[in-house]
Amino acid sequence: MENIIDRILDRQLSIAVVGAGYVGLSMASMFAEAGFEVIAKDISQDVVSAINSCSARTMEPNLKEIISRCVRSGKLKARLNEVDGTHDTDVVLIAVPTPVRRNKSPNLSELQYVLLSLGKNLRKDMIVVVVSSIPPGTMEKEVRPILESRSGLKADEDFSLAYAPERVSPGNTLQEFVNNPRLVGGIGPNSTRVVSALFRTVCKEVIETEAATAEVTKLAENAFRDVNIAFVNQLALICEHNRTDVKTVIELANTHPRVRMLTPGPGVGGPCLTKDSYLLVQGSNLGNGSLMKVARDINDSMPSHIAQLAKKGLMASGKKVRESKVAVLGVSYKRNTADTRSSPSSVLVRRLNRMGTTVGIHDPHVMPEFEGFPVEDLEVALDNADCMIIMVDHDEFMMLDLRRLKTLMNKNPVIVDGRRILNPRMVVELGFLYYGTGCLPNRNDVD
Ligand code: SAJ
Repeated sequence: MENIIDRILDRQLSIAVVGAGYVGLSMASMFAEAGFEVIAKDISQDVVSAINSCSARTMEPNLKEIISRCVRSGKLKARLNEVDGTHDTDVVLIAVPTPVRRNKSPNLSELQYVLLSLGKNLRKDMIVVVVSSIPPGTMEKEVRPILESRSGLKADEDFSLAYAPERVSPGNTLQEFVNNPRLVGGIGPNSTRVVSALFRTVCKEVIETEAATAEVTKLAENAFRDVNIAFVNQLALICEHNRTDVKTVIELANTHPRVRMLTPGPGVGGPCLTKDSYLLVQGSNLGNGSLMKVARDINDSMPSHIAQLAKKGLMASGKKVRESKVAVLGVSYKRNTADTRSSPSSVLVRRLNRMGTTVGIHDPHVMPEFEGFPVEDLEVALDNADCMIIMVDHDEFMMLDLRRLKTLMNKNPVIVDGRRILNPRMVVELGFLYYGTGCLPNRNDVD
């Protein structure tokens, strides 16, 4: 054991990161930057080629520079991950996707494939760390038995095995990778010590716990955030009904010393909050129903609600919904990123198409692959539009010249402010019909 820790401190261990997506590639780069020999493995030839030519398909601040440096110095290489490939490094960090199926049950097939081939190749003193989100109990019920039965080795005695979930926010991954406390839950005390020593080489703080506790904690963090967002989204609907402004209500409520409400919006996207609640409640017998599943439904319903606000606005402005043109501003799942994974805008655009409107889509960070017409120029997107829907609070949308945009749009233009970045009173004064999440100043609407 001491020998392994010395080898970690001396950077004498080689590391494979299996799954070179947002999480895996950032992690691989940071370990390579810290002086380890790292191989990033992925099933996509495009991903592998991009890394080996000093590039990245994921856009994170500084990531490209670090990859470039590490590939040139020979510390970072990418290789295709064959399903039955060998594992010849000392450390294997697993960061493959663990999505949910259509029926919201966890799909762990990629993780299982990796474990099956890894188990066959496992050698004494290797270190195996799962990083992907997994349902509670997976380390003990699936990961450990597969590795032990395929290798004949014993976890925590012959090899180290731990769960060390990532907690970084896409768009700020590298900075948070270093600065956020890293949870390390070993399958036993030896594993916790070894894997903590490994992560201390790249993270400022490591918190040691047990694998089962780390599994639940990771999911609980995201479920907590999702439930809190669902709370304010539902509050927004209540405020619309009562013709009060949810933004003011939240500002006032947050003056209470023990209240800290989040921000309502047009839905919750991204790869994490949209699935982790399902992983968390998986298999639990919740007699009174699942608060977390209800929260998921509320957040999932928000893009359709935004489509309904647009319809209401178009009708109030005397337009035929089927003949109108709508410009959607923002398609990433959150502000100032190009990340469109599970974006609420994709659901909105589908709904608008179904309503028969013509949809132009504009995002300064990304050209979307959604149905509808992607438009590079904001003014072109708004040319002859009847309605503008703001879906993302990108910096570029914070200072829209509404006076100018109104001259481009059709008569009686409508604004649906999904993110509440505009001042409703000013928008109305400029001659728009305003509909915001949790704020409906137009009293003549037909419900
Ligand atoms: N959102 C709101 N209102 C808010 C905050 C967020 O509508 O007040 C929306 C965002 O616009 C976005 C979605 O929620 O559509 C998720 O965004 P986010 O910034 O809350 O989180 P992610 O998905 O980018 O990253 C989360 C983070 N988890 C927590 O903050 C608890 C991150 O730390 C995790 O590492 C990440 O999930 C993950 O990979 O699990």
